Amino acid sequence: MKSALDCVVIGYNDPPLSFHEHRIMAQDEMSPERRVFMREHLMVDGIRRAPMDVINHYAERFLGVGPDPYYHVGEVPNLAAVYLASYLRRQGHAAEYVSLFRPEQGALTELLECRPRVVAITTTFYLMPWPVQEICQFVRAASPGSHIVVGGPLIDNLVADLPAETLRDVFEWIDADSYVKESQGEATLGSLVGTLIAGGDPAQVPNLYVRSGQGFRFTRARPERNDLDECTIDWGLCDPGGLGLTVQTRTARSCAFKCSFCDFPVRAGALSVASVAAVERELRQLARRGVRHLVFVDDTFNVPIGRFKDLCQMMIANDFGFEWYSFFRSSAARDTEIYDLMQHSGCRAVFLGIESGDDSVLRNMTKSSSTDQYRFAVEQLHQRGITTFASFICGFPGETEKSLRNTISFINEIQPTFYRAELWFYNHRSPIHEQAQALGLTGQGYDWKHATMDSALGADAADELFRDVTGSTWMPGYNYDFWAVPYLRGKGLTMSEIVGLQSIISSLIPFNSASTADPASEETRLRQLQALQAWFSSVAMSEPRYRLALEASAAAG
Ligand code: B12
Ligand code: SF4
Repeated sequence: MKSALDCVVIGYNDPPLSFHEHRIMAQDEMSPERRVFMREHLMVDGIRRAPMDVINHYAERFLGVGPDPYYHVGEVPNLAAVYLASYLRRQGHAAEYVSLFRPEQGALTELLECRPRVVAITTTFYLMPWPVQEICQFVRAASPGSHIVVGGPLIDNLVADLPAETLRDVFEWIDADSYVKESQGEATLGSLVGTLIAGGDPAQVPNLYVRSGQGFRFTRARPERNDLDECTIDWGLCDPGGLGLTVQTRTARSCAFKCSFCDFPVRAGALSVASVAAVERELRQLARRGVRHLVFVDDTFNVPIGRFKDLCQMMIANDFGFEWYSFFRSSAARDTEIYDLMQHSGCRAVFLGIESGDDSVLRNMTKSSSTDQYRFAVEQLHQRGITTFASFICGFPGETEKSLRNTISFINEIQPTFYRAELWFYNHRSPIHEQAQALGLTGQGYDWKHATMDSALGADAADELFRDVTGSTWMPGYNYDFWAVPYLRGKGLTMSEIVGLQSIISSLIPFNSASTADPASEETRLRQLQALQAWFSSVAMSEPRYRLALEASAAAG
């Protein structure tokens, strides 16, 4: 007889790349989405593979890590799932989590055999609902009596975007029992689990869409104000074998800025931070559990700057020995002491949301940062051996051929270790939408037009940038991004090996499509493929946590 379980929280459901490939490659060759996709993968042995799949493809042959290795950034414990399970346990509930749905279906099946009262599905990374629907089908089949609740950013966004009837249809299609509409949501989940265990009615729980007659009814709004100090994750509750060397955590919620292209603070509310003492308690637990690479996912980890200095000093005083990684706001770091503290506390790489190398575009973005501040920050970071990843947007309102050339020159001048540039995605929930009329802004997503550019020209600009940047190494975003760096460090690669891999990968990307191909010859492509194999035969990686037959999974997907 299995023990009773109150709740299972499920992390990320990531489809194989082929799922996106079929849909995107059916689009016109010049469609912006297809052109973005072309820089996210490379062709190896006739198959389009995202960078992590390239690692999976060669690992078995060259790294001796056993059959069907499945390296994946989602091997790092899914933060929303760990956080929610930890929150429930603190409330006295029996809660477990799985991080990554596909390779953990066996473990999930075992948990579902305990017939948990509630199954909670997180939605941190989804822009579309189908991965949630797939999980619901799986849970329904394995544990028909469990109450399925879905919450997180996807639900907030669906509620904000869809008219009532469409929302009802989408909720019906996903087939959960209830949906949480609250940007935090942990208190609502706790209350739902408690209510169901006590035999109560979910309709009494605030912040929920619950089934009612032919559709769903919203119970009532009760905004949550969960104190981050009281909600720190109790890592001691996690399976001792389950953490690995790389862990993500957060010390703050939301962000202090209001960049006009970003809807994150709009959804997540005012910035709220955990105290240094609470962070210290969490880090002590992580250090005791053998974690070596620590990722702070806070959107503005170094703001406010006084607290950031205190955090660095706290890490130095504890001598944890962590290598740490985070987002970094250059505008908030104007004295060299900050960079010294970062170096001495173990910072190894930062994500810089630079966005543009043109100050007038930065002003349109309300970035509260200037190119001079970025110059200073990158110089200081590099002097201390801290790796930089810089992210850029092409085509934002105000972008012109001249501003784009400024960005290209800027990247070549400051030479961040890695960079990526994305075509601007016009999100109607972001603050810039309020200025649509003044900016002559129409359309949405990757299909837009404004006074100085349209999305077709924006896609040309992104192609041009990719072609003409020579001073930095391109880093694809798909399940990779800056966040792959701490994951791969945790698997044993050195920073220079990661840079070397990226450099070969980016040299192969232009061969993905005839229209963006470099005039370089077939000979160059073959030489780079050989370099890729040589790279794999020169490095060592520890085994992945997961095993998954990728090509079989792609066929199923
Ligand atoms: C790390 C990260 C990644 C990494 C993850 C690596 C890894 N190891 O897993 C990677 C590289 C995979 C990634 C990718 C993407 N990401 Co990302 N990522 C993040 C980041 C920085 C942290 C996510 C996180 O763990 N947050 C902390 C957790 C605790 O917060 P949370 O998930 O919101 O959960 C809270 C509530 O929402 C709620 N909740 C969540 N689920 C549920 C469920 C229930 C039932 C309940 C009750 C509550 C609840 O409870 C939590 C506590 O309050 C965030 C920014 C951020 N700071 O959040 C962006 C972010 C999540 N990413 C985003 C995006 C857009 C993407 C991409 C789509 C980018 C792209 N254009 O390709 C891809 C999608 C995945 C893919 N195929 O590549 C957006 C999400 C937008 C959205 N969903 O509306 C964010 C918010 C960035 C932003 N500023 O816009 N990402
Ligand atoms: S882009 Fe980053 S800093 Fe700017 S508002 Fe969004 S989360 Fe905050």
